[in-house]
Amino acid sequence: MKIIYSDLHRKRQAKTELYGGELRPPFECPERMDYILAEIDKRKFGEILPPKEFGIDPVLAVHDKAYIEFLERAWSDWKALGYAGEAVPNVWPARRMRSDIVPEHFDARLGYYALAGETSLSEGTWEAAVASKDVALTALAAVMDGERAAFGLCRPPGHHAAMDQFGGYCFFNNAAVVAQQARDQGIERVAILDVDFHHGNGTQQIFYDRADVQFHSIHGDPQHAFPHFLGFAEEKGEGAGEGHNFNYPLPPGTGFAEWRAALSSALDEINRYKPGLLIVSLGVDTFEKDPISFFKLTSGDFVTIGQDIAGLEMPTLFLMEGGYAVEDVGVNTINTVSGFWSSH
Ligand code: FKS
Ligand code: ZN
Repeated sequence: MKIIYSDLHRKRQAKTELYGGELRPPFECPERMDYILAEIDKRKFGEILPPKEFGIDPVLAVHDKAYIEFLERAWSDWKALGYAGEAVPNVWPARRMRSDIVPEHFDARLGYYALAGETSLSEGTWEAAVASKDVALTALAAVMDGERAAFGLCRPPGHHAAMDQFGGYCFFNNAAVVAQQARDQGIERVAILDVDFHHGNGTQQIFYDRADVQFHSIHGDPQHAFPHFLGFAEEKGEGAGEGHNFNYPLPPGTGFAEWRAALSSALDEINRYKPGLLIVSLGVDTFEKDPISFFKLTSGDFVTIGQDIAGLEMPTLFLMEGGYAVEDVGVNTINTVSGFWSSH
C-alpha cells in the first residue's frame, strides 16, 4: 500500500492544551507519527512516499476564505499582541450574542473561528496543516491513478474542522478536502466512513445538505464525549442531503461486538450507495487504553476492522485522525491498514 507522509507535521508542536483547568502538553503530539513510522519499518509494510503540493484551491473548495486567511496569519497576529503563551480562545459568539459580525480584535477573531478551547494555535501550525492536506491529496491522487487503496498519514488531523472553524486538534478538514477534490475530478458519489472515537462534526457539517457525499460516523455518544454538541443519531442530513448522514453514537464501555455491529450497518448502507470512492477517517482512539476515550477495542480488533472495510471492494483512501495511547498508536493503525491490505 502507498503511504504518504511528510516530516512537516513536526512544525505543529504546540506546548499547551487546555485540559482539566490546566495547560498540559497536548495529547495530539508529533510522537504519534514516530510510533506509526516505527511500526511500518518493523513490519516492512507498504511504501512511504512524500506528498506533492496542491496549493490552497482544494481547501477553498470546502473552507471559508476569511477563515483560511485567519489561520494563515494567526500566529503573527497573536505575537503582535505580545501575550506570553500560545493562542487559546476564551470568548465566543455564544447563544444570545451575535455571530453575524466578524470581529476585528484578534482575541475575538480567535473565538469566532474556534469551536472549542483545547486547541492552542502555535508557531508552525499553519505550515503543518498545509502539509497535512497535501498528504491527503497525494494519497487521493494515488487512488485516482488506479491504486486499490492508499494511506495518508495526516497530522494534524481534520475531522472536527468545520467550514469556518478549527478545534479538536483540527484545522483543515482533510477528508472533506479530498472528498470534494474527488467530486471535482469526476467521481459522482463519495462515502466517508469516520471510525475515530469522536464524532466527525466538521465533515458532517460540510456535507450535511448534499447527496453526493455520504457521511457515516461511529463515535462516543455526544452526551458523554467531545464534541458534545453534534453527532446524535437523529441528525440525518437536510435538503438534498436528507438521508445521507448517519451517526452511530455508542455508550461508555462499548466493546468490539457492539462497535462492529454499527460498522456492519454503515458498510451495508455504503454498499447500497455504491460510491466511486470510500474515504476512511481512521482514528485509533477507540482503543481500550486510550487516555481520553471510553471504548474497549483491543489491538487485534483493528485487524478485523480493516478486513471488514476491505469487504466492500471499493477504491479506499485511509486518512489518519486521532489516537492517543501513543505507544500503541503504531500497532493499532498498521493493524487496520494491513488487515485491509492482506484481505483485499
Ligand atoms: C476529553 C476532552 C477531549 C478534545 C478531543 C479531540 C479529539 C480529536 C480527534 C482527532 F481525530 F481529531 F484528532 N478534548 N475530556 O481524536 O477526534
Ligand atoms: Zn478522536
